[in-house]
Amino acid sequence: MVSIQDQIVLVTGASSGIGAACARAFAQTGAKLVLTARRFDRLQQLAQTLEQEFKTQIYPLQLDVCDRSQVEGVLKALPEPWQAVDILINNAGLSRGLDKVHQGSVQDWEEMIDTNIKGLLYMTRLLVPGMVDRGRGHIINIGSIAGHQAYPGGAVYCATKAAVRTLSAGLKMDLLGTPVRVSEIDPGIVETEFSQVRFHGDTERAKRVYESTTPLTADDIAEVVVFCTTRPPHVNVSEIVVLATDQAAATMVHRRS
Ligand code: NDP
Ligand code: 8X3
Repeated sequence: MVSIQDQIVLVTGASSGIGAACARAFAQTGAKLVLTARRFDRLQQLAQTLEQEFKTQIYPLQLDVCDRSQVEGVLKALPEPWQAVDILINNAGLSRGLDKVHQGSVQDWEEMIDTNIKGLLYMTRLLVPGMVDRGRGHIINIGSIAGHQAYPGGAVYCATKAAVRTLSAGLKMDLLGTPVRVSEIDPGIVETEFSQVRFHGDTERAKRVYESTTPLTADDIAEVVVFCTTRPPHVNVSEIVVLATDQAAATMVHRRS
């Protein structure tokens, strides 16, 4: 395991779920963290907790990855000690609805496409040139099992995650010959706020997604993310699919009772 102490790790979507778990896991490595999301109060609270617990430096940053001019402005205005981001965790993402394509909400589609594809691209476009110039860097894209297999009602979400797969593979090709690494982690069901967001705040429907089964936890995924970033520089973990033992495919989940 290679130390990433004092490296700068930027996590998008750090206010909840997998992003927040990554923040905690990286704080334990001694890395310095830039934590971004739209809900700034949550970021501030998490930053305070982690700073106290792990004595690490954290810079919380309010950022909507869909807003290109905001992303450009905020990243260019990062204070000098925080500018040289070594590790970018493109985690911010969401699903909206579980409707058939011919009945779906265009607004839901746009939100998924703007966040999961365009947001990831904006962050990548702004931060990767510095990594190339400095001769070190690592981009971790959080994809999904949904990028490997479509499922009913999930076509647009699945298409955004298939796009993440293609973008990860293409980015790796574009960076070939540089020391900058690209990894994609593709989880199956992880219990986070994901389903609450998908069902527009319908908590009861969200709970049923995880009922009578044992899903992954956000910490399970964060552990894999840290694993990828702590390999020796000649090792690029390109892609990892992580499923719960109770899941065999996107739509095959074992439920007791
Ligand atoms: P959560 O809903 O718990 O977290 C999503 C995070 O993304 C939040 O921190 C949210 O922050 C942030 N986010 C959403 N939209 C934006 C935006 N426009 N700008 C900035 N941040 C944004 O879900 P998960 O932790 O589960 O999801 C994280 C990633 O994991 C997503 O890419 C998701 O697709 C992927 N994934 C999740 C799986 C699961 O089963 N949970 C399985 C496979 C992949 P805020 O609202 O404060 O901006
Ligand atoms: C989230 C996992 O399969 O519920 O990406 O869409 S799934």
